[in-house]
Amino acid sequence: MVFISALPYDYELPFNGKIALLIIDMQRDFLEPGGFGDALGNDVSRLQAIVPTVKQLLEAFRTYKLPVFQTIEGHQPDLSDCPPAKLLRGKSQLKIGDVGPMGRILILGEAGNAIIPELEPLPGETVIAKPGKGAFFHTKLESLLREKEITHLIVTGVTTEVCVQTTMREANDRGFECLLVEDATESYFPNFKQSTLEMIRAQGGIVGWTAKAESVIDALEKTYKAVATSVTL
Ligand code: C5J
Repeated sequence: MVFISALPYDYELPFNGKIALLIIDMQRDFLEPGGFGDALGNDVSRLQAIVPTVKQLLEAFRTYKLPVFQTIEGHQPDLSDCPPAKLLRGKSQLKIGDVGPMGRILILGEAGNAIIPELEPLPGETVIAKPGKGAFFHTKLESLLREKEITHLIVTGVTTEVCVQTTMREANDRGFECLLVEDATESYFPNFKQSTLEMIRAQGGIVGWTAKAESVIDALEKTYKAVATSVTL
């Protein structure tokens, strides 16, 4: 049995490959100037710090041929999937659908809506476009996970207390064993990130576990390296 050293207690890694990496919204809209995050008045440079760590995890999952799911938050060009409450919230100068420096803000297919180049999905990797904060809301994520019999989710991405936390709570309610990687998630508000980590692992892991990327990668190596080697031989 391999365990990831985690809080509030060790997280058991399944041997049978029922684990997936979930990368939430690592898109230009949130990480680069001129996108949605910037339009809402945030310092987007804060989020850049986790890019190398998310990439390390992505590469580990690719090495061991484990499934990877990425999400992007975005809307149809006619905004038919964007409720007025979301459209008007924030009273920012540039709102969803307006033309910004990276194309129309938070609109699917626009330059700003793309996943950052460092984490560009490979052919065959799944990208889920989601209109809400949670990745299970109006998407096929749950059925795709069930199809692959995935039970364990290693969760990363931005922003910790918004789309990441919402998704993790949705996943937890659906019975998935979720672990949030502490140094592979970030917020525009450091205190919100810290509080979210604490909320998730409080009360015996009421929403799930948290751990450092290094612990996850070590455990993946112990669990899957032999399998990956025997498959390539
Ligand atoms: C936000 C997200 N913050 N991906 N989206 O609006 O967290």
